[in-house]
Amino acid sequence: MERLALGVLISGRGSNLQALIDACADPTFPARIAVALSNRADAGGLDRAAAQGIPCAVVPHRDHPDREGFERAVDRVLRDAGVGLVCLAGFMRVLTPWFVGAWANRLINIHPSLLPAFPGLDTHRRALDAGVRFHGCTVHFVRADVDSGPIVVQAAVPVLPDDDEARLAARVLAAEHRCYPLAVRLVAEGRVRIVGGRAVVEGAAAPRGAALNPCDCASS
Ligand code: 4DW
Ligand code: GAR
Repeated sequence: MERLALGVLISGRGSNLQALIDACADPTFPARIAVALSNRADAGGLDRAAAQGIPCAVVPHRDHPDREGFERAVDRVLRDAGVGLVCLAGFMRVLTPWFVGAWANRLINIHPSLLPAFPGLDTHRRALDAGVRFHGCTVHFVRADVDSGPIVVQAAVPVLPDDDEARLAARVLAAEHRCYPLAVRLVAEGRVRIVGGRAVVEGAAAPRGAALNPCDCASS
């Protein structure tokens, strides 16, 4: 089995990179990490990757006079590593239409909300302020408009009465760490097609019925 070569782009902590590293450690997982790349030399995630022998690259955006120069350098690293799918994992530079076009439908991102709700930053604060009963995360194909594009996988988590931003963020992050490897697996297995601007996933089970929050279970 030829495993799909991933290029994982990060800017910080790298816990989603770690989740992908862990998934790829299973020899039956249909992808491998060909390179982890950051625009910041101090991204903690790079240390995690390097510690496990994964090739790492730093492409500082400040070394380039414009976005396209930066992106051409990133593109070169990815191509040299033979990457087939680019995964944004807390990568914080907006990619131009040139880069998005060059990696059309081979570029995915994880976002900490149930898109199209709460695009942008501060998603957990805004979910709490809005009083939604469910929050979560989304893995989607990247388009030039940020936080848009065909949705591959979403995970919903309940918002609990005593949640603060940190507790909710931790619950969503745990869901992210399940969501991203699943999305990568589905793409790597060739089970995701884009039809009419939506991602269609073949042969994957879906949960049945509705989750209620608050639910009708007896309390305590
Ligand atoms: C995202 C959106 C905007 C910024 C950072 C991240 C979400 C994920 C993403 C990264 N790059 C992307 C996406 C996306 O969804 N779609 C595209 N590219 N096309 C953001 O505004 N970043 C600013 C810089 C922040 C920093 O360096 O700390 C920026 O000016 O790029
Ligand atoms: C994750 O929560 C990810 O969903 C979010 O950044 C965090 C990165 O954490 N991405 C965005 O907000 C993109 N708009 P990590 O570095 O530990 O994976």
